[in-house]
Amino acid sequence: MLPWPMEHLSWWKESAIYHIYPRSFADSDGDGIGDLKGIMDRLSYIQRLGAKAIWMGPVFRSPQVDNGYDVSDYRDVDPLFGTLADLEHLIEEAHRLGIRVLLDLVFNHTSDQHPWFRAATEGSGSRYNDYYVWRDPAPDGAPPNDWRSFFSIPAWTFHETRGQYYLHLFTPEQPDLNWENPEVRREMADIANFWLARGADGFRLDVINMISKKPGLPSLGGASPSGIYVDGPQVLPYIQELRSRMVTNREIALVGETPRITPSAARSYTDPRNAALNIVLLFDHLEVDHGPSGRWEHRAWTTGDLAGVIATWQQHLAAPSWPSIYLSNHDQPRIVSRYGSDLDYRYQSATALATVFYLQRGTPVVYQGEEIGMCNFPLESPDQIMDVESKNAYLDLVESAKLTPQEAIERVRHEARDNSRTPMQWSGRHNAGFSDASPWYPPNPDYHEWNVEAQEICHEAATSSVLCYYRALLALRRSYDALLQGDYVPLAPACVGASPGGPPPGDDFPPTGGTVFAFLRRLSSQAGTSQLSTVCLVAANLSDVPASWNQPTVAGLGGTFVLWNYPDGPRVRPQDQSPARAMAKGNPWRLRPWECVVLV
Ligand code: TEU
Repeated sequence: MLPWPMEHLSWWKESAIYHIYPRSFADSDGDGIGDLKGIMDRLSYIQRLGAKAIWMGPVFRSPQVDNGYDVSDYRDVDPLFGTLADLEHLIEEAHRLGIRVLLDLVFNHTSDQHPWFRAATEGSGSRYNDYYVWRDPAPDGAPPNDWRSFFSIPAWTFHETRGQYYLHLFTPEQPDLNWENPEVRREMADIANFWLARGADGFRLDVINMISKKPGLPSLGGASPSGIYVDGPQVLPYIQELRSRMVTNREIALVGETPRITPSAARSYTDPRNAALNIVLLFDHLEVDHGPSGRWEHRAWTTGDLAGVIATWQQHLAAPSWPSIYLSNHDQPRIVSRYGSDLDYRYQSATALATVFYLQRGTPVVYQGEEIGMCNFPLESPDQIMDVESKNAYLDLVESAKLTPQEAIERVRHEARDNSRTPMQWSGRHNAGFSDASPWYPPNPDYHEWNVEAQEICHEAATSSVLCYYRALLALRRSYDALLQGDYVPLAPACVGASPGGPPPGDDFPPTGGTVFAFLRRLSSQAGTSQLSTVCLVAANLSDVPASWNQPTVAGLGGTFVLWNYPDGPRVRPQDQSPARAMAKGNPWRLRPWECVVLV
């Protein structure tokens, strides 16, 4: 264990980021849609949670085909959410509370209603002709290549007026910008500076690793898009140029959303020496349950699958790179339904997953509602699918894969993005306290029981509710340099199995096949002539079944339990609670269903 340089930690490393989906967070003006004033009224809630930064989904003018990820004016706020003055006021108020604000810039594409695209399609000669990716049809009139959109449709749409196809990696209403055009790159830098001048502390950059396409736009022929339109040849230089043009006297953070990113690209984009991104949002840990055809085909997964992906990425993005850590967002289902146990062990599994994720090395990004254990929406009918990606997936399964509507809804309902876009559940009162009007999407029927107000009981203990536990977890993370800066040593799934002599017969903690996810965080710092080493052990049983775990490493080190999620405290050893005894080698730890502990 090498002595680690105790660096001054940048704010975007030290602080958790709270991810807000504005449309569903809090409605202040009674139109059933969340807005900026609603967010401002709730900033103190975010402050109490312990997040010192927020990332807000896009609130710019948009036709809302993809809920704001189709921008028609980057320099104005959509009236759905309020005014430009409201956003400036929100930023000021957040700063007053010591909260930094990251805006969500959708730079890979605009809306087809953006003036640039409208000008580019109203005939030749417009200076905006080359702002997008236009190509002539193939000789037989087909699209220029075989690229598919991420939304289960072709990636090209023919525009009659121009007699050409234009590229859109998402919906036809989201034409891709042509970043090869220096004018486009200049425009995007100007937009970033418009918001930096209004106090933004940085940006989440939507699908930023897709802005460069390989010259010639070669067909994939079934191969991966890596190097073609994901992590294309100019992504790094374009990001570097964008950052070099940003004018600010503050330490800002650029968080790149980078689907399908490779480890080498992730290291390259976040290497401080490249002055490109500070953080990348990874995806592999949220794809262990994807089948061969991807998101819309479920695959059984194991704790080993999950722990393996995490250990791999922790290794790939070890210092000097820096990872992000997140459990869900507006594109993913609710984590307690996806990886947890939302019926029988909802509190336990929500807190166990949060512990083994947010105590890894990297910046936690907490998505609104996960901190109170919000779960998936009970989707039964395709009529309840409002999200364009999920709707397209359903139609594709019925029309192309020839599934019955019931089979298709069964495939889509667990992963649909609508699951994480239901209104934030503030109380058990009308519409979950989200709005006085009927919300744009119905609240999850469980809001009567699962809501902020019912969980604001933290004076009792961290184990009183998911919310109380999250507050304690984020506070714990900030209180140990080993958790902020330490390395990551995977232990999980441990060589689980019968300890020497095995548990006593009839023991209800049989050795299980690796449902325990555990790791160490270690940091050595020089204190005068002596070296001070801190070791944190994080362990959780990610299953509904009790587990016995031969913790193989820190025997005899003793230590103090500093966090646990069962109200009666850690019971890793039946006969006593002295950690020293609990650490004795060969004494298997017993972890109850979804039980997690942190030992320092
Ligand atoms: O998402 C990028 C992306 O690839 C998503 O489609 C996501 O990975 C997918 O839903 C997983 O199957 C960003 C935004 O977060 C998303 O909301 C937008 O729809 C998308 O870009 C287009 O802007």
